[in-house]
This record gives sequence, structure tokens and C-alpha cells, in this order.
Amino acid sequence: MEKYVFITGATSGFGEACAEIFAKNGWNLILTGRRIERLNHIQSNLSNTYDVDVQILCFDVRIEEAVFKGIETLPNTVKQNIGILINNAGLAVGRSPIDEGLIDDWDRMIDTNIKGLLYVTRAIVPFLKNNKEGHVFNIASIAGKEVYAGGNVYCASKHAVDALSKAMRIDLVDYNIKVTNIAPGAAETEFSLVRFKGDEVTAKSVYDGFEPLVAKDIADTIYFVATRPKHVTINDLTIMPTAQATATVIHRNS
Ligand code: NDP
Ligand code: 8X3
Repeated sequence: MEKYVFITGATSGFGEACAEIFAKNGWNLILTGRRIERLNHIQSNLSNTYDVDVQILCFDVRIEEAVFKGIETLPNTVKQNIGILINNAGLAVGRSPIDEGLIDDWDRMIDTNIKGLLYVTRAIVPFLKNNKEGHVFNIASIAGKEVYAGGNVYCASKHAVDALSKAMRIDLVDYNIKVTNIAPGAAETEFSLVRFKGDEVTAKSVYDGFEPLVAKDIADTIYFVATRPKHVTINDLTIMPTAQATATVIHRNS
């Protein structure tokens, strides 16, 4: 049986692009997200286009019980054949200084980016361990390497992902499980629309005057890393648009 790649946040952006490239290369998929219509659409599109099995699970990664119960519903043959976990679901909400931040925004980021990633990892890694091989990708960010004005809690959550990648690598090395931390810079997905709560003008202005990354750039890189020889692991990658030097230094054409 062909292996499965388990992708969280597969309803848009990096996750959806990863689903496409892995399916195109013959991998079966387990796709998760909260928007069921999108999951249904992606499932039928990919399974009709490529000769692969596409399983979907609709849950909010912040809800521990939903994560574990959802994963439990997968057929045993599917669970036992998971080869790759891509911990991608995540978000930024707001960009206020620390004394003006909304607690609800902070909770959403911490619960999704850190706790959600942990719940999914806890549920999936035992299957990889059982197979004595596997690969975990954690989608962190340039915000997990640097901090910037108004980035406070989002940056903290992505620094936590960076730390968890290092920690997982130690915990899983005896089981032949690779752990790769991916740290993208500015990529135009639904990310900024979510961060600025549907304000399309502000979201668009994030990418004014330069060519940002697109989701496919990240998916292509993940697929490359996933297909290195068994004895080769790429631990950590920072991927930026050519016009971006740091989280805040961007060359923009005026
Ligand atoms: P998108 O907003 O396009 O995609 C985010 C995905 O995460 C969606 O599929 C969404 O699905 C899912 N998601 C969000 N919250 C939850 C939740 N509570 N439960 C389940 N799924 C959830 O953004 P990107 O593709 O850009 O973001 C993917 C990852 O990359 C994130 O972790 C982000 O922090 C990170 N990143 C993004 C960068 C960028 O510039 N775009 C740069 C660096 C890192 P649904 O709404 O259906 O639940
Ligand atoms: C997303 C990139 O620079 O907006 O993680 O934090 S940034």
C-alpha cells in the first residue's frame, strides 16, 4: 500500500499546495481543516485527478477530544501507513502592541499554533514510531527566528514551534523519524486576511511592491526535503522571498 501524508490546515495556502504536490507524486492523503466544504472539494478534485486515496477529517486542532476522536475514526490500514505528518495549521491574529492585544487573539494563536500542533503530534507519532520510520514537518516561521513590532504572541508561538522541532528531533532520533522545521518569510496566502480579520486592503498591502512567496514555493520545498535519501535529514530551512532580508527588512519598489 502506498504511504499516507497527514496534513493539517489543508483547506488553503501551504497545506492545500502540499496536498496537490504529494498527490501528484502518488502519495495518499489525509487532509484536515475546519471548513468541510473545502475539504470535500479538494478531496474530490485530487482523487479524480490523481490515482490516490484522499481521506478527510474535519476538526478544530484546538479541541483535544476532536483531534483524538477524529484520528481514531481512520481505518487501521490508513493509520498504520502514515509516513509523513505536516503540522501546518496555524494563524496570526492581530498586530497590536503587548498592552493593547486582545486576549481572545492570544488564546487563538497559542491554542492553535502550539497546543493544536502538540495534540496532532501526540496522536500521529505513535504510528510513525511503530513503523520505525517517518518524517514530521513543523511549519514555524521567520517569526520563530526573530521578533518584530506587534508580533509578540505570534512570534512567541512560532518560537515555541521552533523549540518543539528541536525537542522532537531528540525524542524521535532512536526511531528513525526525521523532524524538519520550515520557517517561511512573507507568503501570500489567506494568512494576512486572517491576521487582519477580513480587512482585504490591509492584507493586500503586506505584499505591496515586492514579489512574495506563494504556497507552491513552500510545498515544492517540503516535497524536496521529504524525498531525500533515507540517511539524509534536512533539519531546518528558512525560506524567504528574494526581496526579504529579515522579518521587517523588505525591498519594495515604490
Ligand atoms: P492560510 O490561512 O492560507 O492557511 C491556514 C490553514 O490552517 C487553513 O487550512 C486553516 O483551515 C487551518 N487552520 C487554522 N486554524 C485552524 C484550527 N483551529 N483548526 C484546524 N485548522 C486550522 O495560511 P498559510 O498557508 O500561510 O499558513 C500555514 C502555516 O504557515 C501557518 O502555521 C502559518 O502560521 C505559517 N506561516 C505562514 C506564512 C505566510 O506568510 N503565509 C509565513 C510563515 C509561516 P480552516 O480555516 O479550514 O480550519
Ligand atoms: C508569517 C510571516 O513575518 O508575518 O509567519 O510573521 S510574518
